[in-house]
Amino acid sequence: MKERSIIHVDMDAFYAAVEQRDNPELKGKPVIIGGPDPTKRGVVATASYEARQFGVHSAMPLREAYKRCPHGVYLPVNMHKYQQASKHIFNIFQKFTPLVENISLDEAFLDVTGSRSLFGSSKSIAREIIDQIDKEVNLAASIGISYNKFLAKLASDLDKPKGFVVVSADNFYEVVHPLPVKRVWGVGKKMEQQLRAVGLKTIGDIASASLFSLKQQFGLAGEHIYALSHGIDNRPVIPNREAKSIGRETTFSVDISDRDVLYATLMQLVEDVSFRLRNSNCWCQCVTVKIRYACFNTYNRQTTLSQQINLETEIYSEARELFDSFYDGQPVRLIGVTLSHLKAEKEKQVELFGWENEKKQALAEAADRLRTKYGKPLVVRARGIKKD
Ligand code: DCP
Ligand code: MG
Repeated sequence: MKERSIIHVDMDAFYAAVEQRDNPELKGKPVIIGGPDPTKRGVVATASYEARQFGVHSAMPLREAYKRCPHGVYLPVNMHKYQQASKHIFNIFQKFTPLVENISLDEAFLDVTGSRSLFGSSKSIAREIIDQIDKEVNLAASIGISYNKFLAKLASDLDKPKGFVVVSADNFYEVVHPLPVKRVWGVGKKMEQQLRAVGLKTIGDIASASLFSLKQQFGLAGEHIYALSHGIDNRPVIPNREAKSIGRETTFSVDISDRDVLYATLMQLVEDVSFRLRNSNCWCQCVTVKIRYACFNTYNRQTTLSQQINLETEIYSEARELFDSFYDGQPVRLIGVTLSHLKAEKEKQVELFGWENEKKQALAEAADRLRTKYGKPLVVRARGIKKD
């Protein structure tokens, strides 16, 4: 089989970088997104690299961020702006290959195996992509290039910001094996501890462990991490049109039981997944909400709808209802939203929507256009405004 060329692109400090781009006074300053008032409730969506030097990072409560970086510039999430930038970036990817899998607003896999004859090596394609993002969107990205998805993603994270890392069969052992086990896809905190307990600290350690004992201890996951530690990952890049579901989850750095913070986070997740849904010209008919409590007990609840939806307001209302139906007030470690039963636009049955929904859709698009024109949301959802 021909060796594949996979590029993973992940934008640097995405939301913060968009704000710095749009207000040059913020360049070089610690910018924290998730405000606007750090003394109030909420979590950090992201922080510029300048702010990270003070120990501020995503999913940290704003109050903690403020303690670490009181002189930072705190800004609210302006999702519409980030969605616009994201759309622009994804359009650039499409110029090089139709095999683009959008993972989130700022992250995608590109399979450029078939594009090399047209555009040159995967490295030159990646350089061209970075150049175009820089010139047309005025933002910086980190790139990982390799022969599979796992290694490409790993590579893009190795030298952030503005990283450009190639993992090939030649440098695989040297680059990958010394890395800690937590870099392996699927190894969370709990598994990391379990691996440590049996003396496996690096990816190289996993590779030299016995497959039998890994399978005994971790089942299928053991087999999975063993294969990855040997650089084996055959998962294809699935263009989003064919995606079966679109999901996003957030792990809080401190467990949260404040409902306002949980609702605001739920809204951010809904904004992200619904944008990706519409960006793939899809509708969904099933919404799932996931809650992992501090004790690691994890629950998923889903609702299947009688009609297909793709608007934030509709999806949030389903997600919120689900959340309220099973959240029991305990501290939450992680929440997530997944959309499934996806249908492409062309398959959608127009009569299911009827005149009322067509009107809402047109209204949402009109509101989007207004926001683009005036650079700020003129029509806002009340739930997106965080309470004190
Ligand atoms: N995000 C969020 N909540 C989180 C994590 C991320 O709202 N817990 C948002 C803000 C980020 C964007 O998603 O800007 C992309 O997430 P990344 O994990 O890629 O983080 P950044 O792009 O901000 O930084 P990095 O340079 O580490 O990729
Ligand atoms: Mg990023």
